[in-house]
Order: sequence, then C-alpha cells, then structure tokens
Amino acid sequence: MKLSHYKSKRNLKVSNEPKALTKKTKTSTLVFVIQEHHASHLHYDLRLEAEGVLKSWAIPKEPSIDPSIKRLAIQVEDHPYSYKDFEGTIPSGYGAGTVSIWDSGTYDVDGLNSSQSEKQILAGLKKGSLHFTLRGKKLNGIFHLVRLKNKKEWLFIKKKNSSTSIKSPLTNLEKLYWPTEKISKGDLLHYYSSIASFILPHLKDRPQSLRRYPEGIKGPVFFQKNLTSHPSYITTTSIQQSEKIVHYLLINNEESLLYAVNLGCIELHSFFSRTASLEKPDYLVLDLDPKGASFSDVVLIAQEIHKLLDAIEVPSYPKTSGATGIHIAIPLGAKYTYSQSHQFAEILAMIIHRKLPHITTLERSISKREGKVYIDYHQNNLGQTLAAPYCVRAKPNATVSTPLKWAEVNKRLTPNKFTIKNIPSRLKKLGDLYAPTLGKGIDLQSAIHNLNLLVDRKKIRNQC
Ligand SMILES: [Mn+2]
Repeated sequence: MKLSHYKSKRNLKVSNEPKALTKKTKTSTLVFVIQEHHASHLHYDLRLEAEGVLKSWAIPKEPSIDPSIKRLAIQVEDHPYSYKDFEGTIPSGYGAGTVSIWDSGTYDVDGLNSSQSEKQILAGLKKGSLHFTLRGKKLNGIFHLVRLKNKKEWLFIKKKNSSTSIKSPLTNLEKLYWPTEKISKGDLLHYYSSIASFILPHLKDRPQSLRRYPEGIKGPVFFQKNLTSHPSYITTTSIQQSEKIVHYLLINNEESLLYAVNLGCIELHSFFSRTASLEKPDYLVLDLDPKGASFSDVVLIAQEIHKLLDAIEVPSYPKTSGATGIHIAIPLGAKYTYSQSHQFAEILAMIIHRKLPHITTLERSISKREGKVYIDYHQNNLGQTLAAPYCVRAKPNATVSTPLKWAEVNKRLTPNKFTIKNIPSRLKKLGDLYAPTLGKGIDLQSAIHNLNLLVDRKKIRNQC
C-alpha cells in the first residue's frame, strides 16, 4: 500500500505527523519500530523499513515474546521512513490520539545484509509469509508474519527461541582448538558469528560436507555427510547417492552456522551448486594445490591463469585456500552442467600446463607430481566440495580462506597472513570480494570462441 494512501488519509497541515517522503539514501542497517497508539482503541503499530518506507501493521493487543501467542496484525498503509521517530498527539481526525515509541531497533533476515534482507521482506510480503530478526529492547529474536485469508489480516508470532536454544547447546567454549596459539572454540564461534552476514550468502542452499574436529586441530577429524539427527531448527536436504539417500546439512542462517561450528566443524566445505539447481554449479574452480611446491610458483601460475582469462574476457576471482594453495573461481550462474564446467576447466588447465610445464602438473597422484603445483580441475563435479570463502582452516594460526583482489596476487602474498584475527576488519574495509562469484555467469560459448581465436593467433605467430 503506497505512500499516497498515507497522504490521502491525513490532513498534514493540521497533524504534526511526518510528511509523505520516501527515504532516498541506502543505509547498512534496516530499522523497525513499534508505536503504542492510544487511538479510539489502543493498538501497537509495527513498522519495518523496506524500499525507503515503513511497511506497517496495526496489532490490537500488545506484542508478545511467548511463541505460543499469536497476535492479529492488520496491514495498513506504508508510512514514511521518518515516522520511525514520531511521538506526539494526532489531532481529531484519522488516528487521533497519542503515539509513543514502545520498542525500536534494527532488523535483518537470516543475518543477510540490508539490501538482501529487504529483498526477502518484499518477496515475503507477496508470498504472505515473512520472517525477520528484530533487535530491539523489548523484542529480540526471530518473528514471523503470516497472512490469513483476508488479505489484510496477518498473524504476528515469535519464533521458538532457537537462538536461545543454540546458545545453550553451545558447549565446551573454553576448549583450546589451537592449543599453541591459545585460540578456543569460543573464539571460533565468535569469529563465525561476527562474519555471519558475509559467509552466509556463500553457504546458503549448498549441501555441506562436515569435517568435525571435536578436540581441535591436533585431535582426530571425522568426515560426515549424512546428518540424521539434529534439533528442529536445523534444515537438511536429501540427495540420492548411488544406493542410499544422504541428508546433507544446509547452513542458511546464523543458528545453523553456529550449530555446525559447535559440532566441531572448523572448516566449512560446500557444494558448487545449490539445492534448486543441483546439477548446475554456480561457478567453476581451478584449485592450485602445491603440496610441497613453492608458493611463489602458485602465484606465478595464478597470474598466468588470470592473464589467459582476461584475454578471453572471462572474469575470475582468486582466494587463498587458507592452507597452501589458491582457488580461482569463474562465475557460471547455474547455467551449465557440471560436465560442461569440468570440460572447460580441463581445457584451461591444459593450456596453462603447456605454458608452464616446469612448474605445473595435471597428475592427481602426489608421488607423480615431482614437486610441481597440481592444477586440480576435477573438483568441478557434483558431490565435490570446496572450503568456503571466509571459512577457517584447521591449520596453525587459524588461517582463513580469503578472497583477494588480483592486485594482491603477487610476490609479496603470503597465504598464512589472513587469520580469524584480521579477517573481520578486512571485511569491514573491503566488503565481500567474492560476491561476484554468485552473480551473473559467463557465456561459455563466447569464452570458448575467444579461446579458439587466441589459440589460432598463437599458431599463426609461431609459423611466421
Ligand atoms: Mn496506529
């Protein structure tokens, strides 16, 4: 319901309510307010910021934090953004009575950033079902709005307090996961919680292959794909694999992220594709794996790959693996099959290997690699997983798989300089350099066309 309804209902010459203006500037947080409104009937007006206005509902009874209590919420006209601060008395006419702020604060959806949260709210409004995390003084936690048959009537319900229940099952916080560096499990949980809004878009809807280190990096590791028992707030996805069905964990919100970390998952390994398009990966990755070869060779090879991809107008995004290698991703936008992605990756790997035969190898077996860097393109297959961007590795100093600018991929780059200590501030400064890997994919046909032209030109040059 547009802001014009707001204007037409009021005589703003008489009322001191805010003018019908839309907020023009984008801010990094979304706000909510609940105003106690002593009109002819006392009610509570819930308002959520979206699209520069406040989406609004009138709730006839005081909102409750008891999940068993459902409050009727009548959707009303959008209010201007500045209404969030409004307190005072509305003169006789529409809404006459005093208004005071009952609660206010910020909100988001599943820890997403403001523009992504806003998108979720708008989609939820259309669908008739939305949820959001309120951070107010009185209301804190996840709330739902669910539309009833009458289009204007919704129910406002507090979600069962999984954030409280996850906080209580978080266990052994004092345990030193990195005994030498004195980094505890609590530190690890704190890191993931602080960067949740950056990592969650990269994990969302991707089946997770769990590597559990319940005793920290010096203890045993357990590999687990099938998650059969879990709390009710955890979501899994079932995938048929040969004879059996595997229930993979999905990490779509902060609670499930912390749940996984609490299981001892230091690292997070995700599929290249999402549940809605499982056969089609979102990106192709070349994994430069040195296993004893020098990191300066890894840098040289990465630069050569970048040069090649630039020449054929294919965007690419590097990140440290967090261990000793570099991952280079090419966005595919879930348009091509794994088999197409794998074939293209193989062509690229072969060209680079031919160019740098003395420092690269396509040999999978470590004993046959002769101290050269393995260009691993075989990860581009359904069921393979890769360390997610911003995930911590079970390595000394709690290193993090870190997206880089290409300019940073140079002689001075050391892969272990990015750790849980400095990534949060790097993210604040640079934002998510890996976001484009989830964006519009390349056109594979024109990439191959450009590659053919390039190879032909080289052939001609060699003949002359
Ligand atoms: Mn009202």
